[in-house]
Amino acid sequence: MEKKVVFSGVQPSGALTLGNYIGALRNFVELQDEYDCNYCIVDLHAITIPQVPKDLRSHTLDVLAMYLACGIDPEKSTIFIQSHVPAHTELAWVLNTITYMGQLNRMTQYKEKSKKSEENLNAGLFSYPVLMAADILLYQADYVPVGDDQKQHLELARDVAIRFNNKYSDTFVVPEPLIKEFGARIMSLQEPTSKMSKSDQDKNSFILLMDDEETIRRKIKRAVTDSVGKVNYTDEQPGLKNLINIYSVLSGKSVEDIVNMYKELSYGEFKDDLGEVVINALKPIQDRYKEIRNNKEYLEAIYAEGASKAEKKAIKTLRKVYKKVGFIPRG
Ligand code: AQP
Repeated sequence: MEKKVVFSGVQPSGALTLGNYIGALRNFVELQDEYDCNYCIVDLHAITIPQVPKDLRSHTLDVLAMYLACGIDPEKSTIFIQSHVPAHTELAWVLNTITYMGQLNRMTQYKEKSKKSEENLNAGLFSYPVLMAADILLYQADYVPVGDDQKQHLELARDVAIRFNNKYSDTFVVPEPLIKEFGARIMSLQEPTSKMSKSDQDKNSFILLMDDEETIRRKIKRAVTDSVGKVNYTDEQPGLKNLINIYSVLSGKSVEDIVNMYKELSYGEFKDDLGEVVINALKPIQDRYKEIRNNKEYLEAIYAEGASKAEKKAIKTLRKVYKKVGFIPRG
């Protein structure tokens, strides 16, 4: 039986955070044996926010090295850079013509990000979800593992797929999100009601996957909690709830066990232990990353091979689409 298809991506818009790891990368690794997985570094998406070209180049290789360090295996999964496969932008154009402005206007990420770039609001930021739909639909993905923040974009990808299929005849698989019930939204350490984000101006709000031990301990120590003073897992203590979630995902212990372990102890003691849990979880990833990141030839070989594999799959879908909308094949 053919394996079901998975597609997902990460933007090379900065160094990756613990939120990216828990909400996405960690799950990417788990899916590799069962599914035909396609993992992309979405550089075309990254430029919807201003990027320094030299940093974008280096962040793209950082994300690739981080994929590998986390355990994504190029023998099992297709790993590639989005701009290497032109079919993404080509399909996005076609899908733009069947996506409603009203629907894009309602996207929370657009509303939030456009507030931050009011002066130079670009059309790419507005149509970002259409490119994301193209990414997913090109590979006929059955499943898309993402963090909770991407749910709305995925809903749009589904709508667009259904609309195209209804208008022209069955073409796209309608994708399903794979969102873990637990850890799908890791919150900012400074503002536990907003998600942890790599582009947050406040560096204490996130833990980077490559933060050193001292930095990790310090950021956790400074994480905002509350004045209740008792380790508990409730919505009234969002800072603590977030820290317990991180503890639970990385240690494999249940929330209940963690609350029982710390209910008689201080926040300081809980945070000290959490620091060690995070450090221990990241240590093997950091070690592998350091081995891989400077091996340019190895990284080049991976992304070149990935682009060829991805292109073959993508072009098949694009050809079908072009035929259905009425474009004449070049021959
Ligand atoms: N805080 C989070 N908790 C759980 N999952 C998260 N993801 C991101 N933040 C969290 C998931 O990581 C994947 C890659 O995200 P992305 O880099 O493509 O874009 P994003 O969702 O916009 O992530 P950031 O860190 O907030 O990036 P910037 O600051 O550049 O916009 C996605 O699956 C996402 O759900």
